[in-house]
Amino acid sequence: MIAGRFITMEGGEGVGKTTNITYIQSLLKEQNIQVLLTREPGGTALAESIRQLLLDKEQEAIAEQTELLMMFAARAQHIKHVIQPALEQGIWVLCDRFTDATYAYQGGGRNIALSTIQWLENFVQADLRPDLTLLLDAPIQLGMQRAQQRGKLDRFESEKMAFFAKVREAYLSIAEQQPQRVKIIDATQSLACVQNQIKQTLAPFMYE
Ligand code: Z5A
Repeated sequence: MIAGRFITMEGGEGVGKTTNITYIQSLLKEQNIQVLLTREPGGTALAESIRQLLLDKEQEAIAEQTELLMMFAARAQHIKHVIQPALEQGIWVLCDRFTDATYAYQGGGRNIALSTIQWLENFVQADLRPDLTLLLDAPIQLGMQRAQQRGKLDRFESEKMAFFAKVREAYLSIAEQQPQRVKIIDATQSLACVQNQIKQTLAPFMYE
């Protein structure tokens, strides 16, 4: 049996992560690959409760340190109870956002030192890292437009444009530093074109 692979989907608001991760799931299933679709923050009952707290706009202001620790608290649960057991059984894990989002939002967006995030990453994940990350990239206005069409904005989506510009910059910088793992997908194109790019990017990885 092929060992489970760990694939993550990243990008700013509304670029199409959720839409396209479902597409990847169907591509893998066509190849009879057993696959688990999950998301962050979330993926277990406790981690989904943490997600609710993180996205809720109505509660007290969340300190940036609290936000960072909540992301990693949810991640620790998710890894221990969902991701690791699946990979050990040879199941491929598709995750809608993972630690690159922490580098982009808490690091790039909130200016938390990368060394602090790195320390938590090593503490919580040990040597677990994604095998492949697809970064859906589009100008922030386009993603926000798509996200707004869906209605009420959450706590993150209510941030100012300057915040999202820093998030995008941080994502692009990760892709530049780790081109083997992180593949940029042009998300400005039609859905059919985006999915074609994804299919081509995944092909060598699926038959490796
Ligand atoms: N966060 C963090 O700060 N630190 C962390 O470590 C982690 C997360 C893990 C929740 O994430 C928040 O948590 C997130 C970062 C923070 N901040 N925000 N906001 P989330 O993943 O749930 O939130 P999101 O980015 O807002 O996801 P989203 O709004 O669901 O967007 P999406 O999944 O990228 O897009 P979508 O739902 O697939 O598509 C949006 C719409 O566009 C939809 O109507 C589609 O049909 C349409 N669409 C998609 N692709 C196309 C194309 N190509 N053309 C035309 N229309 C399209």
